[in-house]
Amino acid sequence: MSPPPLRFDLFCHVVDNYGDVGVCWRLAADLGARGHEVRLWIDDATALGWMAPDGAPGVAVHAWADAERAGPADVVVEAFGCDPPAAFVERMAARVPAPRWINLEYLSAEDWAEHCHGLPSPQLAGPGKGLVKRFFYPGFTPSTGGLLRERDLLVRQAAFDREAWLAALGVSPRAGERIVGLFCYPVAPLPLLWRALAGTPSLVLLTPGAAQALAAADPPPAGVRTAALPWLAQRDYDHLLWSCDVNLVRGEDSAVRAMWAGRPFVWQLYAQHDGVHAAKLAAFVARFEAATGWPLPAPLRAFWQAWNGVTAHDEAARAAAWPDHGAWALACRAWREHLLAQTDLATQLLADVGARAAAP
Ligand code: TRH
Repeated sequence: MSPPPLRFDLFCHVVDNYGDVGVCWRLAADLGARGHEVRLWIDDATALGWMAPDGAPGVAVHAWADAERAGPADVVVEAFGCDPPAAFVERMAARVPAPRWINLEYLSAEDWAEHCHGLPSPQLAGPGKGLVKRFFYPGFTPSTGGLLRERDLLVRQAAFDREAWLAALGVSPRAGERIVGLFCYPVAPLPLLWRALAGTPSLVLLTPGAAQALAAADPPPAGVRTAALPWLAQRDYDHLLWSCDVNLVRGEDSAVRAMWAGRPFVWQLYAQHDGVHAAKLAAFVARFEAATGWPLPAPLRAFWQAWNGVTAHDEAARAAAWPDHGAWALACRAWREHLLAQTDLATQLLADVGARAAAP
């Protein structure tokens, strides 16, 4: 017999970009698809207009401020330490039984994510006094909370018709053209991409925002065409990733989706002022290489580093290039298989809160 459905309160504070809302929506929709009920409390739902125009079964979107008056559900998930309203937390502390309280953290391949995953944070003071919040770290190893992966992902991928989808989008690749998807930050060194593509007929699909602005200011070399895309719904963004031969992605959620696409990708990490993204990049590359048995060829390593602004020398950036497509594709396929062998994030979260509910 499967355990009864749970009710979740998921809190999302939009800091910048689309990763906060993107991760929260994906988790909410995944839990909803598994029969649970989710109230997504969000302080700026604007992006959901294009990201999730049709909503999702089991998910109701609410204004953050309305949580001031709401009664807490079985499980409270705050994304990225966003601190639910004090009045809500007070009611959490008063509820019997107390809700399970999870802080869903940012994704990192660094070792500390394994050590911090699952750690308790007892609330010794403040509105939540007496409650225990737990850290939940997504990640790339079995000792972390894993990655979001819906139960129907592989079935959807297997049934996907690339040509039909591209045609419906109004995109017509020419015979032999390499298709490249570009989702990047405004600091991306676009000339590097143009250089990597020069000499191979390519069609670059530009997502709205930075990619389109950069390409407008710096047009591609001969033989490379571009097409501007609209914002796609999150499920359709998957289709874009499945349609491209190479995906340039950024932040957190789009990067994970590129890994599930199983095609060659370059990840531009969210840059932090203290430069910690360089360590995050190195940790990720090390895990990728260990799991795939494919050391990144030096020019590709140089491309990843320069694309992330962590290249020490100009000469290194000048060496940046893409490798043989076949070997790169095999490695990314192997990385996907490696990740597929791990338990997905929602399954782990449900097991975690279920086990704690059963504990005396
Ligand atoms: O927008 P991002 O750069 O978000 C970032 C990161 O999450 C970063 O870690 C975080 O600190 C910062 O936000 C606050 O990139 P990310 O994570 O890929 O989020 C983009 C979301 O937008 C993702 O869910 C995919 C979705 N998307 C669509 O649904 N349609 C589209 O057309 C595009 C381009 C993206």
